[in-house]
Amino acid sequence: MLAAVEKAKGQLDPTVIIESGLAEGMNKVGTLFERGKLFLPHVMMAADAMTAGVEALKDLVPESKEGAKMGVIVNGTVEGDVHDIGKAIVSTMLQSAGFEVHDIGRDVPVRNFIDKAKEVNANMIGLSALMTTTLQGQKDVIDLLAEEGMRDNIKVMIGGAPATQAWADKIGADCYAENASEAVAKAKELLI
Ligand code: B12
Repeated sequence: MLAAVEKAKGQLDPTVIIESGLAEGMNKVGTLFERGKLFLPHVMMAADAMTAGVEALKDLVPESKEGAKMGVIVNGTVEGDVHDIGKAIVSTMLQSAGFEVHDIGRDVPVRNFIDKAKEVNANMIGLSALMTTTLQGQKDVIDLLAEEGMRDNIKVMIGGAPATQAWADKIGADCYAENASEAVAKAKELLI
C-alpha cells in the first residue's frame, strides 16, 4: 500500500490520493466488514495501512502561513470513541486549506475540547463520532460550551458516519459535513 502511495505521490495531489484512494479503500473494507465478508483483524490492518498512508502524505500537504488569519480550529473525536481515521483526514484537509488546526486526538473528554479551545483562542471546534453510542458526546461539548458562556464565539462543526444534518440541527451545531472536502467548504463559509 505504501508503494502505491509512493507511486501516486508524484502524479496526483495528496488530497486526491487521501480522499479518492485511501478513504475509498477504507470505506470498501467497512462495507465488506458490515456484510460479514471481512473480520476485525482485517479492519485493523486496513486502518493501520490507511493511517500510514496519510502519515506518508502529510508533509506534502502545504501548511499555510495564513492559518491564524483564516481561523483556528480544534478538532477531535469525542469521548468513548477511538475511531480517528476520518477525523485525521478532516484535520489534514482543513490545514491544507489554510486553517490553523489543533488535532487533539481521539477518545477526548468533553472538558478537554473546551480547555484547548480557550488555550488556542479557537474560532471553531470540530467533533467526530463514529458510533451511534458516542454521538451524544457532540451534544455534551456544545452544552458545556454554552455553560461556559463560550457558545456565541465558537462555531461547532460535527461529522462522522452516524451524524446527520438533522442531528446537527437537533443539538444546535453550526454545521454538519459529510466528508473532508465538505468540511473545508463549510468551515470557509462560517469563518471567512
Ligand atoms: C476502521 C474501523 C475501526 C478501527 C478504527 C481505527 C482508527 N484508528 O480509527 C478499529 C478496528 C479500532 C475499530 C474499533 C471499533 N469499532 Co469500528 N469501524 C471501523 C470502520 C470499518 C471504518 C471507519 C473508518 O475509518 N472509515 C473511513 C473514514 C475515512 O471515514 P469516516 O470515519 O466516516 O470519516 C469521514 C466522514 O465521516 C467525515 N468525518 C469524520 N469525522 C469528522 C469530523 C468532522 C468535524 C467532520 C466535519 C467530518 C468528519 O469525513 C471523513 C473523511 O471523508 C467502521 C465502519 C464504517 N463503515 O464506518 C466501523 C464502525 C464505526 N465500528 C464500529 C464498532 C462497533 C467498533 C467497536 C465497538 C468494535 C468492537 N466490538 O470492539 C470498536 C470501537 C471501540 C471504541 N470505543 O471506539 C461500528 C459502530 C456501530 C455503531 N453503533 O454506530 C461500525 C459502524 C462497524 C459496524 N457496522 O459495526 N473500528
